[in-house]
Amino acid sequence: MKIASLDALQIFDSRGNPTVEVLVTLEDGSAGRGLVPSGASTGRHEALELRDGDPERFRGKSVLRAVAHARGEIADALAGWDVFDQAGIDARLIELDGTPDKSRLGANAILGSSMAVANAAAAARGVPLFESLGGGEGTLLPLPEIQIFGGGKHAQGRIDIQDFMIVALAAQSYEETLEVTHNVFHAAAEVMRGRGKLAGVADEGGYWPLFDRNEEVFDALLAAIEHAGYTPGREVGLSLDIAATDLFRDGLYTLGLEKRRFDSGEFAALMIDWVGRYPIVSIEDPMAEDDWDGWKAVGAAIGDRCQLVGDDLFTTNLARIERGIAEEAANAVLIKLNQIGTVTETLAAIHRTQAAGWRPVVSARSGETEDAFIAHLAVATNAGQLKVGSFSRGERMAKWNEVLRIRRRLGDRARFAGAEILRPL
Ligand code: 2PG
Ligand code: MG
Repeated sequence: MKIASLDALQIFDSRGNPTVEVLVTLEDGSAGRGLVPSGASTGRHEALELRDGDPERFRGKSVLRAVAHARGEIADALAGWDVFDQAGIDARLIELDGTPDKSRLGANAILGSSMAVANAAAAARGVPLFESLGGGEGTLLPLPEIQIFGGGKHAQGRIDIQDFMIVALAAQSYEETLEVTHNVFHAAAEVMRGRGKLAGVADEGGYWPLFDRNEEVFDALLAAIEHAGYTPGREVGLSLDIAATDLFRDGLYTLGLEKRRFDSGEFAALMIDWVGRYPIVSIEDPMAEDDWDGWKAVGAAIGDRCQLVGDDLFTTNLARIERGIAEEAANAVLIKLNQIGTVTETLAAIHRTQAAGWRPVVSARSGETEDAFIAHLAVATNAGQLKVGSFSRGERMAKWNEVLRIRRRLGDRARFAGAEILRPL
């Protein structure tokens, strides 16, 4: 089925910032959209999100050049192309851009087009995206990592650590993970209210962190889990995204809240200490994006009992994932479409991660849209884990809800591995 036309426009993400939407229409009239998310704690090795930088327009954040690139060069290049040839189309987009970080046309223009092609292909096949993307092989529902408190760049640095999340370890089904999360999320509000610390939510819907020390958050989180009637560590585990790249400057890690500085070895020791003291089942970015030695130190100490997820470390980039596998620097990879910029490269990153016996964790960005592409991506690839921020705000719930619809569609074919998915292969 051939692509008839491609259109694009500037829309807005969950922070109210401009982003790109692409619409691909096929010769039979079916169509698909691609809505591009946007990060705040971005890694240095990510593909480039093209913004206009004109202070007169949207504080420099408009994406009108990226939109123009999609409507112009990309539309011309893809007209008449077979929509089922996702790999060929994505290779053409990379070639057309011609830069290693997609900075000429903009990774936002390219990704929006790539996602729209995937959605249009699903529409032409008359099946949901996960079936079209996974060729019918995707049946594993993800174990969610859901944020309760949001910090770091998502809360103006109010606390240093970015994501304090929970994992429903004892849940027997995807639906049950959401029930556990609902209970803990609302229990956390009661705990915060009781302590006079309830003050709205951060960028990804987790509670705004009115804490004086990072470790105080662990205490509140464990209190919330118990208040909801669960046993920490047995029924509900903790998962952290330290986003340590944002804490690293001039060779040192800084916890500003406590005015403490650490060299790489000391910060690695702190991470190892936390895993010993709290029921932490997963840590993302415990060390900065280029501190490979720090990563290896953490991996050697706790890699056998804790999931270690590289986000800024890998930026969904195959070359960096290869290095990580060769150096045994982590044991899981965070997967974000817009870090690399095409659907095909994202699929390749997931497949390489799985082939190494590592775990892919499909993830949203802190600036999201109402689009639920990543819910389909997680199931299509049997990735096994999904991270979308908290259990509030429409752009987050759109993804959790979409997995419920996928589950309904799969019926008896749906599989759920529970906490088993966290075990090293
Ligand atoms: C991350 C994401 C989502 P951002 O660091 O994993 O929590 O944040 O999109 O700002 O990079
Ligand atoms: Mg992260």
